[in-house]
Amino acid sequence: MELAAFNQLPADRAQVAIRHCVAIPHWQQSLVAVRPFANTDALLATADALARQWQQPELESALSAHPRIGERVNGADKEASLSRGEQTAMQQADHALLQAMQQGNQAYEARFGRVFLIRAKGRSGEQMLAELQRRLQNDDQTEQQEALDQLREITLLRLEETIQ
Ligand code: 2AL
Repeated sequence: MELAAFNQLPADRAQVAIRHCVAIPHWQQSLVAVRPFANTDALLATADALARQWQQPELESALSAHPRIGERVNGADKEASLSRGEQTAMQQADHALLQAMQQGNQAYEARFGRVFLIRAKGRSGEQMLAELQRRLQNDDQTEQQEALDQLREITLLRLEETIQ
């Protein structure tokens, strides 16, 4: 969608246009409320500033829309197709890598009580596995911040693709 069109939509429809970026309704509403944006840099800067306010509740809310790394994303909805695109590297993963990722995901969920989240776009499967293993050593606070940073990166990439 063109930025000019996004600027002009009624608020409810503008929110629908960006809701696949992240499952945090108040972030969607806040971004829509500060329209119009002069250019996409201004849009992304505001989106980034709003996303830097996220804490634990936002992380929990958003994770519902993010399938595990390496898991087949079957859905026909927009989030599922975005995830498939972001995780293309895992489609070339061999059995050993998929198995290691699955074990890592289980260890992460047992340790932190939520799904391992990472910006997949631009990373190979090996890089994501290495990050998973590194982050397993984090304390709770450090890991929450890393996960929130990754969520913000995924959200901004999705927004960049949504509005030009
Ligand atoms: C994802 C996803 O679906 N896209 C992405 O960049 N990361 N999932 C995840 N668990 O990190």
